[in-house]
Amino acid sequence: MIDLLRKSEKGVALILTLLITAILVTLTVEVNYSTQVDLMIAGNFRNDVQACYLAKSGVNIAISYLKYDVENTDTDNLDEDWAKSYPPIPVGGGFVKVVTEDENTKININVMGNEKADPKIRDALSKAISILFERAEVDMGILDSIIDWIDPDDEPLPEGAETAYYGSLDPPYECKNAPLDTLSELLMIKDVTDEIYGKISKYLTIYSNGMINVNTVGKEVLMCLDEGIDEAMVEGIIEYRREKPFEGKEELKDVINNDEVYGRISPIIDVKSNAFSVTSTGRVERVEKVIRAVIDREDKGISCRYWRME
Ligand SMILES: [Ca+2]
Ligand SMILES: [Ca+2]
Ligand SMILES: [Ca+2]
Repeated sequence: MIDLLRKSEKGVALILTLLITAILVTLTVEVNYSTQVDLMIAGNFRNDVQACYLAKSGVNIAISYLKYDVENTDTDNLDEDWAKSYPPIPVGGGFVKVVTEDENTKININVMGNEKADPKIRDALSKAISILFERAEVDMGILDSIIDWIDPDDEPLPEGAETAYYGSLDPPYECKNAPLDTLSELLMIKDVTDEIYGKISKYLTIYSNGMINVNTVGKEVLMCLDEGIDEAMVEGIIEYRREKPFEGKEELKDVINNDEVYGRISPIIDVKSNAFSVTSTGRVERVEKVIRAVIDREDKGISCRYWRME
């Protein structure tokens, strides 16, 4: 009987020991796991903050280049330091990559229907936009809708649309009756599909002063500036600026050798730029932060027009 009791006590003690050991092992694993999770969260947070600051410093690098440039040059071209493509810069445990692009290589769409815009500039840019639509095979009727979206009145143009149209949609919304605040706002305009937006948006801007910089503009936009511009003229312009940048827009007159075309496009031609879009990417391990900013450099002062972190 005593033996049986002793055996039973030993059994209980063994079970208790096993239970305590199991609890201790579970606790240890639990503590280790949560410590690892805490470290991971802290590590991710640290990388996140570091990547943000790297991206911010990238924008500051771009601003410094643009400031130095405007203080030391009177024209802008793609061989200048601000425009160069630099490899990612290693900083601390990560890197930063900055790309600066000239917005004066694109056509400013906000002049359409804008009564405050200089009529000469508005007419020349509106003409360029219609040639762009024609070349991209986009329905020309959309131009009326864009003008109606921007013009202050509520009278629709023949193929346009005002609040009466947008108010009938589900969900309804009002016609903007003011310039666009972002280019993607075009997608709210009647008949502008993703496909159409994809075709035209890379050639359009809302940030420039309306001038096209003949030193930086690409072939596609050059071809849109006037119906009288042909491939030979465009090649001539690119060949000329490869040798040396245009110092004044009058030089363009000799290069294209067509007074009528020059007369029509000269109100929107310049040899310098006022707006630049900056994309700065900060990366630390697997964390990446991207800042998209637009820098305005009007009248030699520098200001930020747009800033978004992704
Ligand atoms: Ca310059
Ligand atoms: Ca309107
Ligand atoms: Ca209207």
